[in-house]
Amino acid sequence: MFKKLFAGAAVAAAVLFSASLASAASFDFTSGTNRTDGQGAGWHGNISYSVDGISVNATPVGYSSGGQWIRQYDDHGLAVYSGDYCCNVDSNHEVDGWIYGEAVKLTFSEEVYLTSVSFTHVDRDDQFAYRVNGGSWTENISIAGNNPYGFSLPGLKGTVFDIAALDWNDDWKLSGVTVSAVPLPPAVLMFGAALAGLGWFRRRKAAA
Ligand SMILES: [Ca+2]
Ligand SMILES: [Ca+2]
Ligand SMILES: [Ca+2]
Repeated sequence: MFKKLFAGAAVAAAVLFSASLASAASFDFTSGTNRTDGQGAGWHGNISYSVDGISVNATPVGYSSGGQWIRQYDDHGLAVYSGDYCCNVDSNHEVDGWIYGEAVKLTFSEEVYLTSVSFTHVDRDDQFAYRVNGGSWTENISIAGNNPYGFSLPGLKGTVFDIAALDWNDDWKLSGVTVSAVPLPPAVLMFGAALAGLGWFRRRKAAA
C-alpha cells in the first residue's frame, strides 16, 4: 500500500516536473542533422528541422513573388535567393539587403521563446532586424562582436519570427537559433497532476 502510494505520488511529481521544466532546443542550420524536409542540397521553397519535439519550417522572404528560394549551405547556414526572372537577379547567395531586404521566416510548431540567433559571413557593417508574429520590424542590430545574439530572457515569445537583412550592405547566413518551450500555465499543470492521480487511483482499485 505504501509502495503504491509512493509510486502514485512519484508519477504526479514527474508530470509536474517535466511539464514545468522549460526545455531548450538548439537548431543547427549548418548541417543536415535534424532536417526533416528530405529535399537534400539545393534551393527550395522551404526547409524544415525538428529538435526535441519542436519543429520549425524555414521559408524565404525576398523581392519577387515568383522566385524566392532558401538553401542550407553545410558549415555555413541558411541563405535566401530572390529574383523575378526578368530584371532583378540576386547576385548575393546570402540573406542580403540589396534592392529588397531578404529574410528567413521561421515558423515553429508551437509557441516558443526565441533565446538566440547566430550568423556566419559576418562583416563589420552587417546588421539584422527581426519581427515577431508579423509585427513591426526592430531597429537594425549590429552583428559583429554580438554573435550569437542573445535576447533578454526568457526570450522573444512567439510562433513566427522573421530574421532580416534590411540595409543595402547587410549580408550573412543564418547558422542557428535556440528556443525554449513556453511553460504550461498552472491550470494545465494542475489538470495533468489530477489525471496522473486519477490513473493511480484506477490502478489501485483494479489491483484491490
Ligand atoms: Ca540573397
Ligand atoms: Ca549595415
Ligand atoms: Ca557579410
